[in-house]
Amino acid sequence: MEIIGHIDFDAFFASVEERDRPWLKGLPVVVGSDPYVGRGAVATANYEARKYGIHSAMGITRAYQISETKKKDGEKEVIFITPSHRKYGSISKEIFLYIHTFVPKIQKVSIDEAYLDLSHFRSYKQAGIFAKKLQRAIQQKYKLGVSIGIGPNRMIAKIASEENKPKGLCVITPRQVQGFLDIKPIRTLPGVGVATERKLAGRGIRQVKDIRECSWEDLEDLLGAQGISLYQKAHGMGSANIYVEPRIAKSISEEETFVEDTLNLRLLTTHLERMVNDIVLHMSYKKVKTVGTVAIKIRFADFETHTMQTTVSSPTSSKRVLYSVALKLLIPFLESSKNPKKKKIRLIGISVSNLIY
Ligand code: DCP
Ligand code: CA
Ligand code: CA
Repeated sequence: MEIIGHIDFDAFFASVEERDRPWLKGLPVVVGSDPYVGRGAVATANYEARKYGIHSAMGITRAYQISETKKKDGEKEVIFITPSHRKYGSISKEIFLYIHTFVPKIQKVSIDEAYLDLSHFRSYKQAGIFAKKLQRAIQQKYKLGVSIGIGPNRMIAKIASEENKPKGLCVITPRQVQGFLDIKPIRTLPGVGVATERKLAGRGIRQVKDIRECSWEDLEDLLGAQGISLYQKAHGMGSANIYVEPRIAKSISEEETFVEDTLNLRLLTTHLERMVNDIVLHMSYKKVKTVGTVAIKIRFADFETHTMQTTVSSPTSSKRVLYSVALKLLIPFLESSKNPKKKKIRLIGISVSNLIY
């Protein structure tokens, strides 16, 4: 029996900012473009700001107007925050690696969501108990809320993870699938956009149940191939495949592009150190005991790119050793030996290979 989970972080960018700036607690928060520049959109809004009607992809100027109106009415004004994508990326990576230590088959599908194969729990009840524990553990360790949906395939799991947000858990057994879907608006089904919705509304088809009551021939007439696929979705059918990246990695790597090209040694070493930390963390999650080869990649401002690698005298997992080996490879690129024109550096990368598990 297949049991599939879908995990999605609650108000992800905003929750990270709230966590890292406790003074934001209880205030409406929007992460997105700078409202004083006036262009761009809302990346996300926390739940307080959503109560004002602000949501992802809304123009930032519109969000700002709403905030101003609320302020005039004596309500809390919205705090606007510029996104730190690198931070969200590394938090995301770390949490999914953590989940991976409990769930061997996991497929990350976006910065804040992944499908989990929970079949090894053998029952929906056990899978649900695990999900609750996982939510608590993530809350404790990372101070972030996540919602989890569980069902017999990916589509049901994903719809279920939306069901009780935030910090929601919703378990839909195969027997519950039809009842769960039937009363949902058709736009809940993946692939149903505004155009399809409008077309079907013209025929009085509003809920999933209404699709199920059509024959697939009618749906095909109406929507072509999409009609058939919609018919299947309305019956709760979907794939339970979880695509897993090869478990045994051959190498682990990190790279970073600087906000501004640089030759500043302190800045470069700070980045290098952070990347080495990430690599060692990755190694421990993947149960890599030692590495034998360290490589670095340097890209200059003009995009000229070099890689250099070295084999360590004895395989290591030491942060200190990895850092000093990487630094030794980097230094010539700051000096005339490998950088006679003193070109600034745009990107550095580090990769370890010859992994021993
Ligand atoms: N995001 C973005 N622009 C969008 C939509 C999303 O930059 N138009 C970013 C910000 C979100 C993150 O992706 O925090 C995850 O998107 P979700 O759609 O999962 O939304 P949230 O996690 O913010 O909220 P929810 O609690 O509804 O999942
Ligand atoms: Ca989310
Ligand atoms: Ca998401």
